[in-house]
Amino acid sequence: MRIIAHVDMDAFFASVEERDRPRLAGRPLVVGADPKDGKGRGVVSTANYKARAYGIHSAQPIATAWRLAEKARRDGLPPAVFLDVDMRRYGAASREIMKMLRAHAPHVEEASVDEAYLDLSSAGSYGRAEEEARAIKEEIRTKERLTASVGIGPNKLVAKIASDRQKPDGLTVVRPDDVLGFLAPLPLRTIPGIGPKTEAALAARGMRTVADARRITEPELYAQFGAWGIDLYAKLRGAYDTPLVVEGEAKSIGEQETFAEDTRDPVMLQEALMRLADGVHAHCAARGFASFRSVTVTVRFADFTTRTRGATLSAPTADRDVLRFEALRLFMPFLDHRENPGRRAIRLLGVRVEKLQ
Ligand code: TTP
Ligand code: MG
Repeated sequence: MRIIAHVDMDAFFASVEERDRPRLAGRPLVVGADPKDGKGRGVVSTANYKARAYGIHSAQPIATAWRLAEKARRDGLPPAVFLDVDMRRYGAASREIMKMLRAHAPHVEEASVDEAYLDLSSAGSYGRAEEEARAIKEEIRTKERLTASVGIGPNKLVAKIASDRQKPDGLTVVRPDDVLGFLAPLPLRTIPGIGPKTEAALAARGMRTVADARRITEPELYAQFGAWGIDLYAKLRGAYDTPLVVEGEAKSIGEQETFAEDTRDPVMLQEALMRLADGVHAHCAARGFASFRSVTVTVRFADFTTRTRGATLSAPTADRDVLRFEALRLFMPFLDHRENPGRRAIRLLGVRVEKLQ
């Protein structure tokens, strides 16, 4: 019997800040770009649950978060505190947590800085896996002074959906016999992989929940969505089973920056690119990676069209200058007619490394 747990830290960056700055305990916190009194152009990385009550959330423009915080303040609610991202401290906490998790399971997939899948099959039963999950949560609470939410199920898909059901500090166990019923009432967007497009296509047929979409046959889904339709059929039934990806494979680390104003200024752009490359390099070290082997640069133009260019290096490296050089080489064509014939201004730059070890 396969038993998989998904561990996901609660409001991770914000929780680390609350822990490390007792003065801020109990305040609404927003971690992300500089709000610049409402004129900032970056985004929210995360917000604690008190700030989420104001409508603030990850990936929201920081200016929107600022506006919501101002509104709450005018309504007499506690003012929100805006904090810069401090990846080094979050990376250190992440490494400690991953180390703890590896002591609880033979196979652990580090899915991102704050989440991991554990193979708990050796526990032998869902009851014992649940006890193990309680022990993990308790260890994270006492040693790191942070809370995590855990989901347990027969595969990664179900475990991931389960971990999100009772946040924060939740524990949700979905036994094999309960999978169909557990998923049935959930909105379609809860299923990883169902984005706005698939959601809209299904909504056009009057389908909002997982149970609704189960009325479509597999051949029909294939006809409409191709190979994704086959995966979707399995996912709607919680029968989508993929192996844990252990150690480095298929992982990436990236950073991006939205400019205060769209720009064509090559000096400014190159400086931003170097900042991003250095940030990614530091982030890699913070996550404990010894090397990377591929580099990707993302460019979003003023009209929001987005392009990427990537390269795989001849050998793995940890050299910051190699990363800077590759990022610059990949970016140069965006400064002239090769990748930017209309001389569009640039809104956002991103740098990402993959094939980590
Ligand atoms: P999440 O686990 O998605 O979010 P969270 O831990 O803040 O909150 P939740 O309790 O809902 O799990 O992401 C983990 C961290 O990754 C988050 O603390 C900050 C960072 N992050 C971003 O920087 N940008 C994003 O858009 C998202 C979603 C996360
Ligand atoms: Mg989280």
